Amino acid sequence: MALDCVFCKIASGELAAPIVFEDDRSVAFLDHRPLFPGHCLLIPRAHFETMGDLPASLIEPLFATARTLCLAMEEGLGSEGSFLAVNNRVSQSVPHLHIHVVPRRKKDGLKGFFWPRGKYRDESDMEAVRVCLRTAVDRLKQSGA
Ligand code: DGP
Repeated sequence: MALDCVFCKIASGELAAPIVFEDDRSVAFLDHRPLFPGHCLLIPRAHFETMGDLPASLIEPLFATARTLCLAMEEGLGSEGSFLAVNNRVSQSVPHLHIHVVPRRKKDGLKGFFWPRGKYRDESDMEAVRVCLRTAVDRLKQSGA
C-alpha cells in the first residue's frame, strides 16, 4: 500500500467508494466524475503505478474482470457497448493503475477517441514507426518483459 494513494485507500476500505466488484486481487468502483453513469474504474488491490509495472500474474485476472464489467454494462445497464482506457503517466491523475470501463451507446457524444486523428506523412513514415515499435516489442518479448 502506498501512503497517500487515494486508490490504495479505496482498496483497503479506508476511503468509501461505490464498489461494483471486489476480490482478493482487484476492486472495481464507480468513477466519481463519470463520462456516463456506470463508468467504472478497475484497479489491482496492490499498488502499481502503470500498466508496465503490473506483474504478469495479475494481467489475466484483471483483464478477465474488465471483460465481465463490459458484459455487466450490457446486461445490467442496457448499454450497447463499452470503451476501455488506461492512462499511463500522461493524463494519469491518480498514479495507481486503473482501467476505465465506460458504458457506450450509439450517438452518446463520445467520438471513439477523444482526440483529433492525424495521418502518417507517407508509407515510409508509417513503415519507420512500425519497425521501431516492432523492434522494441521483439526485444521486450525476448527479455520476458
Ligand atoms: P485518470 O485521469 O485516467 O487518472 O482517471 C482518474 C479517475 O479517477 C477520474 O476520472 C476521477 C476518478 N477519481 C479520482 N479520485 C476518486 C475518488 O476518490 N473516488 C472515485 N470514485 N473516483 C475517483
